[in-house]
Amino acid sequence: MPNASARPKHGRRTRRRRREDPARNELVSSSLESAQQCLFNQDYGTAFVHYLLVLNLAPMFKDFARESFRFTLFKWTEELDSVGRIQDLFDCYEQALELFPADEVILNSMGEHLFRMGFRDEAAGHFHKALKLRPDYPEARENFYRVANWLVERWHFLMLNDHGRNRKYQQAIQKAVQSGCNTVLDIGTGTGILGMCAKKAGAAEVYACELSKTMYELACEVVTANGMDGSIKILHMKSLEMEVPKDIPHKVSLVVTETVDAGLFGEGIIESLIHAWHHLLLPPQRGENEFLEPSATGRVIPAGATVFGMALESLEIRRHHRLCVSEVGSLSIAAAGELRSPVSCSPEPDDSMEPYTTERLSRLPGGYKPLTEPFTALNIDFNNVQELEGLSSREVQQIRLPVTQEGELDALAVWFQLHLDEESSLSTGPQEDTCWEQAIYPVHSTNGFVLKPQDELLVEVSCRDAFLRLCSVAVLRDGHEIRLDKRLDLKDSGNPIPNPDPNPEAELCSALACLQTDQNPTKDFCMLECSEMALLNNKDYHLSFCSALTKLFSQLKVKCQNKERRSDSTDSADCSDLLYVLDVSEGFSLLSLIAASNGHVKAYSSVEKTKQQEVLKRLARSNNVPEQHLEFWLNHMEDEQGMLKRPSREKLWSAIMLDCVETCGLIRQKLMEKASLARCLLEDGGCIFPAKIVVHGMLVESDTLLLESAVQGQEPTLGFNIAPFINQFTVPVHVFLDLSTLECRHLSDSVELFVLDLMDSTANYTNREVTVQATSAGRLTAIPFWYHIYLDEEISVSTLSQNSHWKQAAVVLQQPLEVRAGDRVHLAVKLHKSAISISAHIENTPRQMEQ
Ligand code: 44T
Repeated sequence: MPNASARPKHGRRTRRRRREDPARNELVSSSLESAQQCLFNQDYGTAFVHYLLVLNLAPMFKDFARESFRFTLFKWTEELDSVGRIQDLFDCYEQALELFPADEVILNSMGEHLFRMGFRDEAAGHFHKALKLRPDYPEARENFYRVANWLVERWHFLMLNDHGRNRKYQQAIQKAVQSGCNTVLDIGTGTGILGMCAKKAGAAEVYACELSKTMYELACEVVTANGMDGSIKILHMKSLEMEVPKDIPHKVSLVVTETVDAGLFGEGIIESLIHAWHHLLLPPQRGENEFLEPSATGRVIPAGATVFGMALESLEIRRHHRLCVSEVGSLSIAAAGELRSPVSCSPEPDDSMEPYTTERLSRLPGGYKPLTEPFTALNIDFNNVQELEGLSSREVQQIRLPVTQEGELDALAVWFQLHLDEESSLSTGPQEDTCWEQAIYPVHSTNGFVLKPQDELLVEVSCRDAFLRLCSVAVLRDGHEIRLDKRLDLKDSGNPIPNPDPNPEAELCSALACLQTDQNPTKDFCMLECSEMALLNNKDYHLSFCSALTKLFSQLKVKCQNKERRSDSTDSADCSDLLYVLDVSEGFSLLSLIAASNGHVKAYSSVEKTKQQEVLKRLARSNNVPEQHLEFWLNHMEDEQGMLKRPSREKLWSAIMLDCVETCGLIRQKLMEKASLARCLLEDGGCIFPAKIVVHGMLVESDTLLLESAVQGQEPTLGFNIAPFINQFTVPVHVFLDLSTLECRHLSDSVELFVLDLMDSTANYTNREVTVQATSAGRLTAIPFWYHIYLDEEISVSTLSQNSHWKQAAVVLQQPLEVRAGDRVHLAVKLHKSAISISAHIENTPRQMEQ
């Protein structure tokens, strides 16, 4: 072994030489001076280059210059970001990380840029690294929690906790392997569970592929931890890119997969299986191959599926997909034109449309009413490649469904049975006790159309762009066909169209109806998110804003008149001046228009999309709001920073409306920063809405929340060791909950957890200890929370209300606490930036459960 001390010490020698080099020293010190000068002059680009030079030439300045270097980097990359120089931005970060590879602040900030650009896997990697370097770094923690939801979707926990599903798959795989299918490919392996089942059943060769990088890495960890790293080959790729012999040495005899979503085909199973049959699987055991050994033929688990559908009435679905009100606040919205959610199977598909959404029908707030019996919409054999290939060219199938109950047609719901093999199947039906949701095809075009028990509903089933599409096209009533698609919309059911033998009078009606709808062409609808639709349908929300604004305006008027009357006033108060109102709601909002309709008000809206601006303009016109009283702020302003600036030099805002809670149930990021900025821009007596937010919560026992947040040990996963790996992606706060239908036991009354005063930042605190008395015994697993949003002292809206567009969130305790009735539970509630965290402990128990 060479003598280490004899080796030339390059580092030290160079450094000594550097110190001795006067020209270099001169360059370093003048560059450092220039860097500081440029920083002072806000010339961040030049400052950054000087810093790079200094720190590369003289690394001993790293500690000294770290803070200013970071500051320069962040300022310069902000500038690069704003002008779209993305490559340069990332080059700067890479140079910065070469100098400071273990700087958690730089890593976290680079992660934020990556996340914004849509590189979620890479972003997660950076947040994870930053967190490892400094586990108590709240920014990185918050960011990691944010991406964890994207990277490892919450349904992975549900599926892995579903022992019944895991067991059935295992049995089917075991049977197939034991019958001779000894080479296996698991398509979309996730954590690797089905591949491990195949290996455990004795398969000679097991391959698995996974397209998500995070899931692929997880699968590798899991397989190693279960002692199978040498025996399962995992590939980070989409199955469609796999080739024999490049990726796997030869074709396999069994493909196992659960790449199915609530609508069956949404994860691309049809395309994957067509490709697998052509390139990855041995020929099927039929025709001339009938007598071949199972090891010489190919098959798929699941073997096939049956899709079921049912028509239903549900107010909850209705209010998220179509307009149900004609007045909002003080406005008539009849002139809005057609507004609809982006979920539609419309014959003229738009890229931004999805054919279905998903719901767990058993947890639908307000329940649902079935209007037909379940019907079979489709049967598909995954072992028949011709059938798979023929699916998209299959003729549209028309199904006539007898209506069984009277009700408004709001949606078609879809679920399926997955036939694993001839004996065993899994169902995703609404009655089953499974983790599955159902696919929902909302009906847009039948405003108020009531189906009656003697009717028959005509449903079309098709398969276009590899999606299963269901569309209710018509109702057969008393031998007449009433078309439900918009182009032939009759508005009410009073004018039936005869079928099969045409009647000229009704044909005329139909033609007329077409003409009417042509005036308001269907193509010209405006698309709103489901939550925006629900907001629009929320009368209480708008009425509250309407009253709070009216109250404020009259107070300001009185104030102004008093000022005018006081001759000694130095202010020149002119009460005929317009009041200025700014609405900075995210997405579509009518609040600016509601403010402007109050008369003497000029309102600024932050609605960005042209179509949505047109709707607002149309509504302004129809509600007699002068055109110049409604302006679109973002048409003038590019950056978000500028958004809260006042409209003109001489006039301050009378009211600024902030959107403070996200639909998912969390406080919006940077809310408090926006509020303090907004406060500075208010005229004397002006308000920001809301003035205050009160966070409420309660103690609950909910197994469902536990199952959705972490894999509960090894038992549900068939004894495989998966939990510790996937549970790294557990997040402490659950979002998008519906507390009204969540299966849970209340262990306390609701309590006030926290108050956020948006009008007075000095009144705010960041930590609060709240004591809650348990009203019954149980396992405290979660603390759901929601908000009372106070527009002023008296007027408030609750995010828990029945017609709210908001969902709720909950802190889930990873270590549940056993509580007895009467126990005093101490909750330490913290607010960091806009993230709430809660830890709980029971009085007199020394244990503390940190979240
Ligand atoms: N959601 C279920 C869908 N993949 C399950 O990357 C049920 C949703 C669900 N990999 C609530 C409840 C439930 N090649 O990791 C994923 C995905 C991967 C592929 C390689 C391919 N061709 C594909 C296609 C997909 O497969 C994994 C599973 S997809 C299963 C989707 C609990 N909400």
